[in-house]
Amino acid sequence: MRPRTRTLQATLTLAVAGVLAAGMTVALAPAASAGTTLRASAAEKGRYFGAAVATGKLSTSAYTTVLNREFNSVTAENEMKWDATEPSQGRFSYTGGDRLVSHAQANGMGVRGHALLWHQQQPSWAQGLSGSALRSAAINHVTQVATHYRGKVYAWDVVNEAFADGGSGGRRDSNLQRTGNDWIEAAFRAARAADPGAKLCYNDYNTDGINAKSTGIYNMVRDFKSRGVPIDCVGFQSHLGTTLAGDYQANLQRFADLGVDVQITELDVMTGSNQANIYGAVTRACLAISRCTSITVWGVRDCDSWRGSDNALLFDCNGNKKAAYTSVLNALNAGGTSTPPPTSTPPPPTSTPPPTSPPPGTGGCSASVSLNTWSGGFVATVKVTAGANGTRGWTVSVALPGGSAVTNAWSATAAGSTGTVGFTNVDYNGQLAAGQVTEFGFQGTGAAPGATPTCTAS
Ligand code: G2I
Repeated sequence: MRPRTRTLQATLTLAVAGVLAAGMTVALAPAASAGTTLRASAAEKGRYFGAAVATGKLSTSAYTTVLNREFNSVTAENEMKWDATEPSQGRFSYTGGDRLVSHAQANGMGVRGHALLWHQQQPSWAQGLSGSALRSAAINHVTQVATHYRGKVYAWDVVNEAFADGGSGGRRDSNLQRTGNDWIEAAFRAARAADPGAKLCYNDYNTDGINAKSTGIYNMVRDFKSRGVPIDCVGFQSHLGTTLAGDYQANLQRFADLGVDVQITELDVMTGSNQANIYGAVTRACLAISRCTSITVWGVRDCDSWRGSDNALLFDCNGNKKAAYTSVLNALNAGGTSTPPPTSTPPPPTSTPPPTSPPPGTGGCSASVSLNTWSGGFVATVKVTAGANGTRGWTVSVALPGGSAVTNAWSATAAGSTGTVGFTNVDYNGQLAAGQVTEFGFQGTGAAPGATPTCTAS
């Protein structure tokens, strides 16, 4: 089955350093079979080598034999998507995803979460929503699903495929995009609040070289990093044709240079005389970039692939290794950076050493708010600036108009939801040095607050 066709663009690379959330069981240490399986060879290089899995196939031994032997990471091909996890509004279903997590934990594999928000595979009830109702539902979905899988996934595709194809470099039109251009950052903030340990990724296709689409995404990531929006990684799907862009690696590198990890998330390559070469080149490109932390292929055997007769994967339908497999394994064994993966997730971006001499509070703090509003709702981003003595903690009070209510907050805890609402720092952003700035946000229904908020330091 081939759900849709795409303009496949040549590309290369992949692999991600295993950034492991605390408590996760993942076999990244070299195993006895080091050098003879994808998972052992990738682990020696501090990377995950993963596959997309259809959980229905986990009871097929010919499938799981290959999966368990060769891969140390799994992605749910469909089971963690919105239509699967929230089939009716507010009723969550985690059966398929939980089954995959159990399988991964039992077999020393990490889990990549895919995907919290996407314009496809939305449940029909969400397709029928718009405006603030859709925005609230989407943020709630992110919060609920990321909370359910907290500590069980090492990375999330928070937002999938939000940029347009073609030369515009802009966003794709969708019901989510029509809730306001800030929907992506609102989703990342909600995901961070729900699972501070997971790497939060933006994921897309046709980004396999330096082109208008990848540059649009690059500009978004750069903007997010400059404003403290919590993004940690970019996924390059890498559904490839018969050639690979010459600047595949250079494109990955420019993202890594922004301070995010890069991951090859859905690799598959058109069959033909160049298939093995392209697989090898993608693998080498990833290994050449220390922030390229994982490579995931989109299925195990050719017959498991959404690309059907393209025979785009590493194993034939009987589970035999193809030339492409050997090319990848050789590339993994040949080299690249061997930096050991971090053993724990770095602290959130706003976390900094505490001020050396607090005398807390006396220097105060100030707050300013920027708003994105629409009919019936708003998102507020609040900037908190520490005064002369720094802060050990802070509370920002915001006066809401009558009839307005806070529905969700990130990077702060809200006391109440109507009238004057106090937002207090969370663990990692209360301690600010003199002049240091942090941001939090909240979403609400009704009219947006008008007055400048007040800030109190402790
Ligand atoms: O389209 C290839 C991939 C592109 N990037 C995002 C990925 O999430 C996407 O994966 C594919 C799955 O491999 C397919 O298995 O996403 C498709 C949906 O857009 C998946 O296809 C769907 C069929 O369209 C449904 O009819 C079917 O019910 O799979 C569903 C479950 O089998």
